[in-house]
Formats: sequence, C-alpha cells, structure tokens
Amino acid sequence: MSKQPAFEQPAFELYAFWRTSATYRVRVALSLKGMTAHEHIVNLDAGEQRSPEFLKINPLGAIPALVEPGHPPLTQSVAILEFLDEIAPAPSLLPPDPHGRARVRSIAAMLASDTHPLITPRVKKYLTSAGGFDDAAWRAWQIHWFTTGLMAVEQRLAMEAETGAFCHGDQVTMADICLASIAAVMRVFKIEVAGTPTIDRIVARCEALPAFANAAPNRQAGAPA
Ligand SMILES: N[C@@H](CCC(=O)N[C@@H](CS)C(=O)NCC(=O)O)C(=O)O
Repeated sequence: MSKQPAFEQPAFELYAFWRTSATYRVRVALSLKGMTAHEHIVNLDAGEQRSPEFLKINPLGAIPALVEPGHPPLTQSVAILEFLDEIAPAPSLLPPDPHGRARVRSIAAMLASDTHPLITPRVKKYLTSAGGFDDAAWRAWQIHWFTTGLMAVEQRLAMEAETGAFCHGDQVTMADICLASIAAVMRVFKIEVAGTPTIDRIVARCEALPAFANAAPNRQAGAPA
C-alpha cells in the first residue's frame, strides 16, 4: 500500500490585530488543524485597515485576510474557516449530515454575520461622525446588539436537542468558534449579557481547549500588558 504523503500546509500570511473577533476565529481554526500563519499586524486603532496598501488586500478595509502565495487574498473569517476545513478535513469543523451542517452554519451566521459586524470600528466611525453618537450612545448600541444576538442564540441552544457539550453535539464546530469569538471581544469591551447559561457553559468548555485559550486577545502580539 502506498504511504499517504504528509500534509504540507501552505505558507500562510495572516493580516490580523490582537483584539478582533474575526481574526480570533481564524486563529482558533488554524490551531485546531495544526496549522500556523505568519501574522502581519493591521493596527485598527491607527486606521491601518484603510491604508492604500491594505485596501489592495481587502477593499472592504477589514481583517482578517489570509494570503497564500499564488492566490488572491482570502477574506471573511467564515469563508476562511470553510477553506481550512476543506484543505485539512480533520478535525472537521462541520457535522457530517446536511441538517447538522445547516444548523451549525446558521448559528455561526447569527453571530458572525448578524451580530459582530454591527459593532465594528467602521460602524462606530460612521455613527460617531455622521450619526451624532457620543460614547454613551455607542456603548448602548454595542450592548443592544450583543444582547439581541446572544439572547437569540441562547434560545436556540437551550431549546434544540442537537445542542450537546458544544453548540452541536460533543465536537467543536464553526458555531463554537463564532460563539467564543463574540465572548472574547465582549470581554475586551467589558460587556456582559446576563441570562445565557447555555452559552456560558459552552464558552467555558471551548476556552478550556488550547486552540481557544491560545487565541485569546490578551495573548496576542500588540495586546496591552
Ligand atoms: N464579516 C467579516 C468581518 C470582518 C471585520 O469587520 N473585521 C473587523 C475586525 S473584527 C475589522 O477589521 N474592522 C475594521 C473596521 O471596521 O474599520 C469577517 O467575519 O471576516
């Protein structure tokens, strides 16, 4: 029998910043897959995501971007997770059945598509410049959208029989990665949402795993001491 060649991962460059939840998702997935990436810091506080150099990598001015020589940059954290899952299928970030995959993608989208984008720096920039928001209004906005997203996810996780030790059964999926990414950024912003016991239990379980613990914002290069 011919021997399977060892998987050789591409030389990835990850455009990243210490506190971002979207980059956290990619860091966790890379780590779960046993892969690494060389990180380039894009300082969001300094507006580097809007620099002409970075806009050539992602015209939307957002991180993460995963760059592999010979290919266009990959952007959108969930698309990157799907890509990593396809090139390195074990451990899988999706369940084997179509209903399970749809459920996991749906929970992931509730967090990564319908919650997180509302609290990004570009939204803050617009609301505080053109929208008349002061700091208090911005904080109320953040709390409102984190609460809306998390309460809806809590309701599903608590009600649906497919929930297990993690969001879907007893294996980590991309739903868990998205959930823990929101918990991580809420901690950075010192925002807490009460009344989410299922989420709290699952996030604690995720954060006990090295791939999640090592992706914590305060453990990244550039994080405040
Ligand atoms: N849907 C995108 C969101 C990317 C995103 O908004 N990233 C934030 C950091 S978490 C960012 O770079 N924001 C820059 C800005 O809003 O100016 C993804 O999941 O990758």
